[in-house]
Amino acid sequence: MVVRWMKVLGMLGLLLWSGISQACDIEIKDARLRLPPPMADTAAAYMVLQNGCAHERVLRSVSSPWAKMVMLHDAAMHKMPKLVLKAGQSFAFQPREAHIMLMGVGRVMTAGTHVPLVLHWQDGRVQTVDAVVQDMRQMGQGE
Ligand SMILES: [Cu+2]
Repeated sequence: MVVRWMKVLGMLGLLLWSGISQACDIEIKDARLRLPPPMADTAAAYMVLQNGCAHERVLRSVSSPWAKMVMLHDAAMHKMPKLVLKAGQSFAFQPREAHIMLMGVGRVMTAGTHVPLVLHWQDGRVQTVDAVVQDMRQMGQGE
């Protein structure tokens, strides 16, 4: 009898655990967008992604209502087909390294503007984050 209850409790625990791991999400920090020069229709966005899930998560694409097209770019401006984040891993899109490239930006950005970025994960989940436009010229940061 006791053994049977132990089994039931064990299964409940397993269910609970898998429920928690499935409800996990990617933590997004420091989402920002480099203020583009006047008349430019491209802009680079940066952020830190932290995978707090117990399993791998794959970022397939990013979109934005502000841009005709958004691409993941590596430091050489080449398209990254996806970003694989292993369990517990974090990744930083940052100046002079991999970044999120907005192309065909149709609206005028100023410092402090919030630009929504929509992250599309391979498992079908979608996450929206507001990237804040920053004038990075004073900080001496390049692309
Ligand atoms: Cu780029």
